[in-house]
Amino acid sequence: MSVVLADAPVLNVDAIRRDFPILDLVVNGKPLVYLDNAASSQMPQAVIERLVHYQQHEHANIHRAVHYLSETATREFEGAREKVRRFLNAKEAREIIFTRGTTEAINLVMHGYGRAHLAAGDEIILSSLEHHSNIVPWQMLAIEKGVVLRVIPMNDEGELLQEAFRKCFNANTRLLALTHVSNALGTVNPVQAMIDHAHSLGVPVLIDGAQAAPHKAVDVQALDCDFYAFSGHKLCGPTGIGVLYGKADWLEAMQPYQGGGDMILSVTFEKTDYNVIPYKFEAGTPAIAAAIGLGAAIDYLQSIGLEAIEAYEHELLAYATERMKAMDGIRIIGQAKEKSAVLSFEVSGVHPHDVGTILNDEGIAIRTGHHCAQPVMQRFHVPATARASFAFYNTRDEVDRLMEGIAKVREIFA
Ligand code: C6P
Repeated sequence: MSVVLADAPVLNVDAIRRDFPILDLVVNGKPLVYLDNAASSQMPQAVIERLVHYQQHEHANIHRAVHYLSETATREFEGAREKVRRFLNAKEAREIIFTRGTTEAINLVMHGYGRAHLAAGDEIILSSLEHHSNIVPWQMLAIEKGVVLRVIPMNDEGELLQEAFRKCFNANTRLLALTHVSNALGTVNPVQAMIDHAHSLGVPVLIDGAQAAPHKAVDVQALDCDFYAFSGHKLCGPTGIGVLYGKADWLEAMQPYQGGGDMILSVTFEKTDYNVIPYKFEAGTPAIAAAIGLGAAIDYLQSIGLEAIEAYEHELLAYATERMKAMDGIRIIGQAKEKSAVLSFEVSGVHPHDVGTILNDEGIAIRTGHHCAQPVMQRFHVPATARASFAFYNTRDEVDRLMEGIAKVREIFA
């Protein structure tokens, strides 16, 4: 199937699907329909082969030895950092820190900036759309330091209230920590305007890009955000690798998160001099293979084009939303004007886990639960939702299979 959109390049989804061996799986006797991409997306053959090649021909520890393999692994690892830099359009490669994922990236900022620089009475603004990864670390800081958390409320569509946002600021505000795209509802926040507002008041901004970086082109220099975090495994890359982008001036001023090998220049029992950024924040042997795999995933996504991916997924979401709205007994939770490829819903009178189980019987993978965003569930007075999340390799036929599956759920519980 090919979809041509006005002003958007063609996406040859049939060819793309052949790049993903896992999409050929048969689950419970039915062809797999994988709609759990917000939790973790699948890996194309090119990335799988890059990982195998690394293990077969290039593996050694990095930054430590002068032998051939160590130099090769170091070159490829630092090459992956450069690919991430280009992917985010960061000014310098030293502004790219490899972490285990978005969660560790946010914890790094909490420790390096929050613990080191904030004091009792200082305030941090979060939004009511945040994933637990961008709530719990700041609560830990609040308990430890007496820092105050303010939360931007949202409307019934799942959009942040911009006037209330502006009222969250005062002379004590020290950070805005905000998700780019909500994992539970798909809302795309107007981050550019929100960053601009925070900066006009001298407040730095951390953006959680876990659900944005895989689906749209991100330019951290244009956004002018101070920090940007994302995970490799949601971006067709490996697990155990993620990225924290930080403006060099902030990173220089921050304390290291962990101590150990590679993050030092010199150590005596009296004193340690820390390494330069980004190494100051990369203690111990990193996930070398995973970082190189992330580089290959970025190459793959860029060969398709992030603009084309965004346009295609937008069209797919519109189709799925239209089909779901036409069904009886379904409530879509989160209907923001700007949405990414996430469809959270309730089937009237059926627990989301039962929806997920029956869909699994049909070979359809969705996520059910609170999506690690319990405050979002509380806002909509539900314990959990069913969530279908799309990627550029999903098709309209798969959306149709989802709707048939939901119709079956309704039949069984009628
Ligand atoms: N959301 C989901 O199913 P990690 O686990 O560190 O790779 O990413 C954490 C994270 C942070 N922010 C947002 C907006 C996220 O969506 C996630 C991960 C997955 O929605 C797993 S809970």
